[in-house]
Amino acid sequence: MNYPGPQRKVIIDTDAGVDDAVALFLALAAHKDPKSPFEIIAITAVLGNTTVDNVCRNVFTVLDSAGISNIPVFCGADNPLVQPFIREGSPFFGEDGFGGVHSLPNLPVTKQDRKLEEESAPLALVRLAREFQDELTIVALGPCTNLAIAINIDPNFVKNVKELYIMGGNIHGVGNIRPSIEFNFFVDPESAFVVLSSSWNQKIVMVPLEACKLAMSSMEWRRQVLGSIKSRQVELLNLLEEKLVHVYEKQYGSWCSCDAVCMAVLLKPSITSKSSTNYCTVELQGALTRGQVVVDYPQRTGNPHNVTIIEQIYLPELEQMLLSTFHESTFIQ
Ligand SMILES: [Ca+2]
Repeated sequence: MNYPGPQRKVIIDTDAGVDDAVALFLALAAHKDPKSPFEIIAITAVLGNTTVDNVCRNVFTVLDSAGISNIPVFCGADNPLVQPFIREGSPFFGEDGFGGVHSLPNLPVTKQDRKLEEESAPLALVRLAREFQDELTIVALGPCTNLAIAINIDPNFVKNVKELYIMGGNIHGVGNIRPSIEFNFFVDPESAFVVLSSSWNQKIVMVPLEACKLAMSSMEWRRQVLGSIKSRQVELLNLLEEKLVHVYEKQYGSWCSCDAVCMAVLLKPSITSKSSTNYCTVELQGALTRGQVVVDYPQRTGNPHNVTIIEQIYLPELEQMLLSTFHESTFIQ
């Protein structure tokens, strides 16, 4: 695949998550391609879809599946910044975030002897942002907790980072975990607030829930086209989503990986068909809206625009990226 743009050092902050796994595979394909300008220099784990320990294990499973061993993994926050996150009911991606696959005897991955880095994720973010000053891209696929901690412990962190891509929040009050709240911002509203309130000088690109809902593939495409590719990565993905495809079918009638939409926007900017800039912040008090993004559509705050909002992408291009990523030749082992 052709990846446009300048050389980029990338950190992926993730709460993996089946959704994140799809995005990680997209990014790992770019990392592995010698012609690509993308180099993943770290993966940092944060709570969200499951506990941070499960997230670390899930990241290792994806790396094992891709046969990639040169990316360090850092464990981060297991609690939100201020208020505890109380899980209710059954998590969307299962208790372990990976549909319970770790209990399967024949997981299609070649397990490597991997160890977590000793440094914690927020400290690693601070250090790497200093080390790769003005070169570093961060992609946040989970709650913003690690980022908010990094911002709070280093006044220069935001300045050092070149750009931040966030999957999270919403722009029209459409929610998934609550009527008007998106999951990542719901888990840790204060962290999202800290991130959006910092002086990024328009370096934030946000992929809200609404953009993902406009990028849903048919269940037929998921099952018959993506799902029928003969590769170990699709074999794994099908196992991860074995119980989930019925949930997608019932709830949405279609399939999407929100995190993959965000990753695709970074890897291939031309995939964006509609975007805008605006001032965005996060509601922290509302009984029904804590964690909802507030967009200053009428320009009443006088605050400068702080976010580039991705409103829509070209779905056929995303599907093509997914097909070429999950093709049998991408991660030959
Ligand atoms: Ca995620």
